[in-house]
Amino acid sequence: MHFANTFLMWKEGPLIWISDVLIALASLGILFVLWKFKKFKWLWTEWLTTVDHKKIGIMYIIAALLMLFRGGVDALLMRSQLAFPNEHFLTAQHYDEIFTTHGTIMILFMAMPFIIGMMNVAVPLMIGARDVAFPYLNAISFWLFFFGAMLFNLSFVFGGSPDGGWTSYPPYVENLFDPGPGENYYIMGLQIAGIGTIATGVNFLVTILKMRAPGMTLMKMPMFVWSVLITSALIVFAFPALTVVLGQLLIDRLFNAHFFTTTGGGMPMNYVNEFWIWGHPEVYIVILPAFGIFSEVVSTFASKRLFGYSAMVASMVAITFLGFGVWVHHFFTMGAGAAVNSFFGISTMAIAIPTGVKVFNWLSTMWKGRIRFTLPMLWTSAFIPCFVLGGGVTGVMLAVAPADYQFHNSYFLIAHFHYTLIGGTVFGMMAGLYYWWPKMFGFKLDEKRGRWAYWWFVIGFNVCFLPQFLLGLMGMTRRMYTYPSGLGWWIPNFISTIGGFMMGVGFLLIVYQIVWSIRYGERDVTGDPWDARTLEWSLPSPAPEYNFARTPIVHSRDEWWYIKQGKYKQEFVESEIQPIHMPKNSGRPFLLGLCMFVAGFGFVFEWYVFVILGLLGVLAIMLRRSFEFDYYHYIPVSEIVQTEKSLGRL
Ligand code: HEM
Ligand SMILES: [Cu+2]
Repeated sequence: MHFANTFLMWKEGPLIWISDVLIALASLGILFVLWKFKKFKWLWTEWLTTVDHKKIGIMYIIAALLMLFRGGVDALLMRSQLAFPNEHFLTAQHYDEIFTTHGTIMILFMAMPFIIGMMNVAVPLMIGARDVAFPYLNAISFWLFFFGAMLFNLSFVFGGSPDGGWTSYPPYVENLFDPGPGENYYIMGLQIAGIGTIATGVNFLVTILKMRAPGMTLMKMPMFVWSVLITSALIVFAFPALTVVLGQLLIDRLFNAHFFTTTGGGMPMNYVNEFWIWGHPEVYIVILPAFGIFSEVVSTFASKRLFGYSAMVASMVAITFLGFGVWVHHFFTMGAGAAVNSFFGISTMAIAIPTGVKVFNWLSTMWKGRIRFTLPMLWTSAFIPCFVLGGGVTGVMLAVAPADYQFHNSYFLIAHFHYTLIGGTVFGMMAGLYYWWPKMFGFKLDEKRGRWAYWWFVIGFNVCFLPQFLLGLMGMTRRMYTYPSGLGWWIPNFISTIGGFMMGVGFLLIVYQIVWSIRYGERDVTGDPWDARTLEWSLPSPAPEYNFARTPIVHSRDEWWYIKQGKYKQEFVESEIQPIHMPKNSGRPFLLGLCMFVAGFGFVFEWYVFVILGLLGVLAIMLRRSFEFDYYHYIPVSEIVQTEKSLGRL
């Protein structure tokens, strides 16, 4: 009984019971379908053990879409509560848990994997490589992310969710005020996924610096590749700060140390600084790859080369450096003093300059182009006004430190960051998803159904978040679980909720569009359905396991465009083909993730048997790997010739 109440949370009421039953049914359903269609072996050999960057990318994207659903349901629960004054269908405790899981999941388990998925799908193909530099490590990164996300999600039905906000500030989350496993779930979920992310950063830095096709100098790389290079550098420098701060918080909570507890002489301000030294660059980690995608999309669909390429690169590099020097703007009100606040206010505003340069370059690329308004282009054209006006202009307003004393922690801020995160990152990932979908799967997503989804989502988005600027100015603070009537907050909140549900409809329409297109979508036989410009479109869709049968030689930016114009040749003959060296599949990255999950679970509940078992598992897997010598195989020439012939390339 004690177990059922504490861990299965029986006392929590019907919400938890229904979820428990639904989760059990869904899991049984999946197992049944796999068993019925005899797909276990296929799942294991084709997907769970794969080290192919294209498949890992697809798995990241599927996971991101699932998490978008979970985070979206959280969002709609919150918006339902706020639709009317004095609503109480969620208790204050539930509301706290929901905004915490919503924010954490959206940023770390939705935006991050979506971006890393796009990187995996596109980067090696765009630079003419056969895989990333460390394919086995890439699989480990994915499984660490996946099991970290699963651990975090488990909190919903086992032991209780974290409730300290996605920023998890002490002293709220110290033992004294926040006992129980919820906060430990936050720490361990992020920690496990974060280790995987650092490895991804290293992997893509090396891949881009070392594995480009001959002739592709840095200044001939496609803009998306540039954005990934910069993002990887940001990851490598920012994520270790998160690792450290989470480690300190864990030690505080499990071993009663006092890094941050004031009662023991600790310093919560240290947490806030360390957190945002990671947290601010993190917002560039989730936006820069979207900028990269918009650049590809704009030049493809305007059929023009990207305007101001060097200025684009320079502005991204500038954003990287500035991005590390502005973190204090997240806590102007915490008493740093006028001089410090002015410095960080001005450095924040400076970021608007390179960002503005990029916007003007996109607009100039479109200028006088014959633009084709396909789905990727539509999402890009929604991004520009939403991001610039809703996110950028309000961002500069927030950077004015004295004004921030008014805006701070109000709905104005909520509206601002949703305009950047949705108008920038989510729109960017949708553009990328539609753009590279044919490359991933060999068919196009239906344009007509996609347009319905687009309008529902984009209009809903503005209906949802525009009124929140007003609410903020009217004094409604963030993280407020209910509000009294008579303050004039009802109508804007009600409109906002309608917008939220319209976005939900948009999401469902996207799912419908995908399901419909799997059956009826236009097959892509050319490999280049958009008449695009970069190397990935020179390959058939989907690309064969080894990507390029012969490594291309690059002469210019937009290489594929010039090949199509007849400026360079890229034909190759059978006699040039050589056996290709590729890594073998392995089940160990999956098992390593599983062992980390077990260890993480042990930390969450302080059940150290699990910690020891899990870490021993990790160690055993690493040892086994170090004594393995034939983890590569060769694809013989005959097989390559056959594949290339069947793809119509020879
Ligand atoms: C369907 C779209 C969405 C809706 C309706 C929505 C709604 C909300 C609401 C109602 C809150 C809580 C505000 C409060 O009471 O303090 C919130 C917080 C938040 N949202 Fe969203 N959201 C959506 C999508 C997203 C996305 C895509 C992201 C990130 C990529 C995101 C990131 C966040 C973050 C970081 C918080 C702050 C959580 C915290 O205070 O700890 N949201 N959102
Ligand atoms: Cu910031």
